[in-house]
Amino acid sequence: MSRLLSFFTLVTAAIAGSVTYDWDIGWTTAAPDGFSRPVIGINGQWPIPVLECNVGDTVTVNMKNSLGNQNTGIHFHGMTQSGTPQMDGTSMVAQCPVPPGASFTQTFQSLPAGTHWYHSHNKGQYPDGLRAPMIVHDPSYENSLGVDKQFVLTVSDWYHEQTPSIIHKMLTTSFGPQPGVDASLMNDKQSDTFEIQAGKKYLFRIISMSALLAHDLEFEGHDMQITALDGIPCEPYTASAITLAAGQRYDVVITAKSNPSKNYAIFSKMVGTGLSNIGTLSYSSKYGNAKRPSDSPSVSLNDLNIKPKDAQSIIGPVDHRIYMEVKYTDRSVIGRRIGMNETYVSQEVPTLYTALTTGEDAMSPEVYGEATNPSVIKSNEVVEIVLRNRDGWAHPMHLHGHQFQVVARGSGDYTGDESKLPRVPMKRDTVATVPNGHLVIRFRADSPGVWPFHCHMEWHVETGMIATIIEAPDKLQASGIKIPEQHLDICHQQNIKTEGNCGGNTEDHFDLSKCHTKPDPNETWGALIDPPKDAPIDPPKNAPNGPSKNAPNGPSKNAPNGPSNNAPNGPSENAPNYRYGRVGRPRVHPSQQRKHDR
Ligand SMILES: *[C@@H]1O[C@H](CO)[C@@H](O)[C@H](O)[C@H]1NC(C)=O
Ligand SMILES: *[C@@H]1O[C@H](CO)[C@@H](O)[C@H](O)[C@H]1NC(C)=O
Ligand SMILES: [Cu+2]
Repeated sequence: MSRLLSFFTLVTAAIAGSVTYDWDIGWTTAAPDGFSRPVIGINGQWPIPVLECNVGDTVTVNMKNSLGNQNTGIHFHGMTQSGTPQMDGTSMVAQCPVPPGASFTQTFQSLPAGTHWYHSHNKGQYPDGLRAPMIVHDPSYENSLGVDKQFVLTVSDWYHEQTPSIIHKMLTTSFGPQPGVDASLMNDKQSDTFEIQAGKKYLFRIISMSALLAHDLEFEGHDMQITALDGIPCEPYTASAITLAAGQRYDVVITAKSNPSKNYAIFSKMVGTGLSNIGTLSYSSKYGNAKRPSDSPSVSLNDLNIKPKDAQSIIGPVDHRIYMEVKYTDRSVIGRRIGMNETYVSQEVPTLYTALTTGEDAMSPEVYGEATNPSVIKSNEVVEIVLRNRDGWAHPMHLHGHQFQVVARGSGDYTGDESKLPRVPMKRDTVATVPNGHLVIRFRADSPGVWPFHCHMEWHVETGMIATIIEAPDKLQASGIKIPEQHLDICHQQNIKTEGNCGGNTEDHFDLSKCHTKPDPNETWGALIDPPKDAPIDPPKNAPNGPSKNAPNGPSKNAPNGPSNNAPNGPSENAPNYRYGRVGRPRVHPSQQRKHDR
């Protein structure tokens, strides 16, 4: 049975309440595509629970790390964490990694409403299963849609090999910037059935929890009316198919046919691979499971054309412009091929703690370490990020702490011609770039904190595709926010400093000698606490703690072969092209070419 949101019927008034979740994070086993492997579960279960609450609720998540062999940490993707940047869950940015055996509590307000998700934000960990929907209900939005019921529909790529071992290969060999994928999932299964009734309307909250690959998705024979992007309500926009890049969400309303004579397919096709899932839009069990439609989803949608419901005008003039580049960085560091400006390297002190403990010097980007790609922005500035993608992939870029306006996207360099910018720009929190092109976003610095801006392809996060926006550290210090003792304790347990500049220097904030400028060649095993000294890693002693025995050695056989034959002709110029390998392949060294082009 599909994930029907039961909470919906309980929602009556927008009285802020509170919800508490107690999560024991530990290993379990699952076989969502028939292949049994260790996965990270919660309270012994996988898939892990949908986090559901009302808008404005106080959410408390008490977690215990029972993984034994890995540290962890949870980010609530979509929550702006205004006033609570210390609860953002990003390892070595907002907190220390949570070590095995430790407990950790995050408390924050569930704002804004919408279709969101939560996932590990620690060392590339979420593809091992630590990711799930987070639905923040807003009765006024939901009532306005006139829907009968609402469903959650997730899509994801899936790997048989465990994350630490994939990351190790990426960072130490000529493996390439992404692993081969083994399966595509729909609601963490191969297929799912959604029971509907003739003539009624349904809200589907669609979420990509992918680590890399995008999905094209359609409801056979039914148009979708898009009503929100990444949780942000929009003017209803009709589409026959959508593309979801890693981290993106679409709310769509489906109107059931009045006289159905069969069940219809929900066709989700993982872009660039031959892998797909067929779900069933079920009018009656007598019609059985839907069959695969003869045509593939053909996506002509350009999300830039979708207007936010609040009709917010473009903000400006720009007070602070930040330039960044997606490029192949520091080729002397093997494996760190794709990055943002300089390949990101975490520091001796979580960056938020540096912002809180370096006094006036916190306004200088130097104190955070150049390898964090820091930008310090001042309170209330209108900030514009101009991102130049010098790579042939459509990278989905996510900014923490804000819902931003996307003011320009296209091929080549940004001209800066503001007369061409839309009067009311599209808004979301995760937006795909175009290959070899530019992406320009704007937001107002109204939320002091330390906010990563990164590619949401988890493998690219681990190769360093992260920048750090340090927003109004002066206001942050003045706000008197307190880092909970428990958060500081887990740092001290692991000998991680909680004060001073990037090198932990509390006397001379401009002495950068202890800051990290190059990736640590010994840190290549993701979240594993006690990484093996030599590859290949040993089979787990008491499974399922370690990587699975029968993990594939290299990229799997059914890894993407490049664009599929029946891929659509390609979106319009300023829409992202997710068909990787189609426009400008990642530049790899000739010696790796064959491996990469398989
Ligand atoms: C990134 O690199 C560009 C081009 O070299 C430079 O102009 C920009 O200031 C850099 N941005 C950051 C945040 O380091
Ligand atoms: C990496 O590990 C080796 C062996 O344990 C050690 O000698 C070396 O100093 C480490 N390198 C770094 C950068 O920590
Ligand atoms: Cu990327």
